[in-house]
Amino acid sequence: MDKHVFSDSELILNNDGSIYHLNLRPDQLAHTIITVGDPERVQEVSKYFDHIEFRTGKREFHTHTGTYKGKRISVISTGIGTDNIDIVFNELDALVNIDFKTRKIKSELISLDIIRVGTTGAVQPNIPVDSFLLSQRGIGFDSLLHWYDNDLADKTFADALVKELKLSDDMATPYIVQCNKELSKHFQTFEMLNGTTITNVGFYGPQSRRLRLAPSNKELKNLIANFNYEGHQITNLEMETSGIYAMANLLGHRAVSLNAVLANRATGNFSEQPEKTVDELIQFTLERIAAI
Ligand code: R1P
Repeated sequence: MDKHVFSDSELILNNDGSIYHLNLRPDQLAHTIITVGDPERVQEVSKYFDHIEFRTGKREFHTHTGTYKGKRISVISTGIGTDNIDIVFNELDALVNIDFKTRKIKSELISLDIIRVGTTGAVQPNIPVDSFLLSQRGIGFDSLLHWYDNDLADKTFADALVKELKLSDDMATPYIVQCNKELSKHFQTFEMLNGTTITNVGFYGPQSRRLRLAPSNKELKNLIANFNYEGHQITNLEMETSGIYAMANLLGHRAVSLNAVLANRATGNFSEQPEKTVDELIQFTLERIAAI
């Protein structure tokens, strides 16, 4: 057993015994967790619960814990980006795998099921807006994985991305991470597309959008749409999936990222009913979780 005792500045607890950013104590967290980006989306999920036993919030991290068809679920908002994913995943893991009294790692590790219900923009013209897409793999243009000791890198895939997408040396090397195959099977239905998702650190330039500022790589959107590595096409862009898969794989949790496709970057379309589409994905996800 690991004898290391975490100091007050490594494992930061609030006065009520809750963990620093999430404001949660271990007993307030279910072992099945839905993550959403938007804090307002937390109540859009928990409104379907049979019963909400606990609510908390701090900064962009809001949590409701309750049951859906008898299954205990926590829904947590992460805000936008993989920087927040680092915080959320470390603190979720600490809540189940570190003893807050002794400040040591527990001997029996618990694996969480974590399901992202998020939104995305497709890059292939044949992916309709308002469809659902499961990220089989995430391509991280953010650098989160590189800050952890890991052997998850697929160098050949990464080299192909750097070359084909003409990424400059100034950018972090992309990393490739997978969903949990067992967990993902529970969400594979006729209405769910499968794809390869790029996660990046911004919504505009980093996703090849242009308002007043020109992206450094003006061809990036087309290069992404035309990329093909061993039959893997890139399907969509968003801002959390690669971080979720990286952290879940490193920590031993099962994760899957489900996306409501609100935009199609190839056709220029945006959903005319974004709230309805997200609501349908929420209800789909809850039904599938109840069946696990
Ligand atoms: C950008 O508008 C945000 O929407 C997508 C992106 O990943 C980013 O977080 O996901 P969410 O709707 O879950 O926030």
